[in-house]
Amino acid sequence: MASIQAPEPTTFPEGFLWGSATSSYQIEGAWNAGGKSESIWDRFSATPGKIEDGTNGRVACNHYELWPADISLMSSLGLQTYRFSLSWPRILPEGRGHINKPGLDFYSRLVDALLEAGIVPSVTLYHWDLPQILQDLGGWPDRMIVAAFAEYADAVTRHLGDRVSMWSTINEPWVVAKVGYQWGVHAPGHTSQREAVRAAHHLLLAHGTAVPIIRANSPRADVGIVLNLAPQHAASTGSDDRRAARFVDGLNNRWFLDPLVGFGYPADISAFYGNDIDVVQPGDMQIIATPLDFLGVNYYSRGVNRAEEQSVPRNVPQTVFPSDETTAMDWEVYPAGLTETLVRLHTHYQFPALYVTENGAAYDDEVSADGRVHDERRVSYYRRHVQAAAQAMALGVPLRGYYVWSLMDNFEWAHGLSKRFGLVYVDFETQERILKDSAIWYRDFIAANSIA
Ligand code: IFM
Repeated sequence: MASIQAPEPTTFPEGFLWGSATSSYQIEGAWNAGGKSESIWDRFSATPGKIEDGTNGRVACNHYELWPADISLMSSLGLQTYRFSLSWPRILPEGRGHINKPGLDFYSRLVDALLEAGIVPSVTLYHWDLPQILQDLGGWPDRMIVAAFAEYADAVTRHLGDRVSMWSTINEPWVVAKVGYQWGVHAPGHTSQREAVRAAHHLLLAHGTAVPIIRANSPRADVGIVLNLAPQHAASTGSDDRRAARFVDGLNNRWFLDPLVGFGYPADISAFYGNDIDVVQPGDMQIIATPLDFLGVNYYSRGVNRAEEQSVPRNVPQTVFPSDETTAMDWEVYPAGLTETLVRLHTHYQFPALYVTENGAAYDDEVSADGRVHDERRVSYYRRHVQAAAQAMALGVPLRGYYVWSLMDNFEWAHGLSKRFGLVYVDFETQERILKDSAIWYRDFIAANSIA
């Protein structure tokens, strides 16, 4: 009888960075403390009916006060890097002009404490909490936002650029544009394709405009952008389904990837957007294609597309999930899609370096009688995705690090506090933090730098 061989352990290169990620509105709370002004998420989550469970981010994880304890948690897990975002309205309460020193000081202390703990800060400038005052002036669909973002990027990197070695400009421009300005599900809750197309263009233009500013203020740092990417598969081998998959790939993936590397906007999707793409001005595409040091990839699942289920008004084929393994978000667990995405980015787009800037799963976690959170499905999710990342590296992909989404349970946007993505369980009443089993697994895995 043939013996069953144990799989070879997969070991990651020395210097590969393991971390976790969060964002300002999702964890900080302190929505009106220290001179911070209202953000579009403060306004949106205070609007009845917008957040599924009626919660908001006013307190969230109260990280604004509990950050020293949160850094201790990271240290106890052996995290080597921490990805977080800055709140624009905390730093520039009027959107532009006056810099709010207490806001900047908060992040300055955070960066110093992370460095002190030996944790590399990876800072995202924009993770969705636009100052409401800038939305009142037109928000991302208005070209004025590009200069405003440049000013914000300059203010921040002048102050933190000596200590931060990894900057991302924008998190998930597709979500900002589509979900916020076309589907109305995220702040500011608008439902206009034209606004979404304009917002997407200005997000990319703001990114490209900010890159040289960041480099000038933070010359030793790497600069990139973070995209949410999901392979789009066809539900069958039929040509209609394959066309549908290609179309959604264009809307969600190619629309952002192609211009970043100088290919311009994809012709098929430009034709679909028609006059809505009249926002592009001479010189814009060169700015957007400013070379990057890295691309950040947020990977959660794939899309499976069926042509006959085109849904109006989203103009996207319906996604069907063929697998019965889904997370609490109803997203299919599909680790092979991570390998596929990373390999595609390397072979077709050739970014100099890649990071998985988010990967994770929400489950309905509960504290057991023994006081612990036994989230074995999350452990399994992570194991398989880390393995998928290793596979991509074996195929030559220059992957340099991986961030779990998220360090701790937090405010999951339109779902409120109801979806738990954390390695750390948060009791939102008491602010008690409990390491889940997945946190213990991640700690041991990082220490070994290898999957046995
Ligand atoms: O919580 C979000 C995060 O803010 C952006 N990427 C996806 C996560 C899970 O939905």
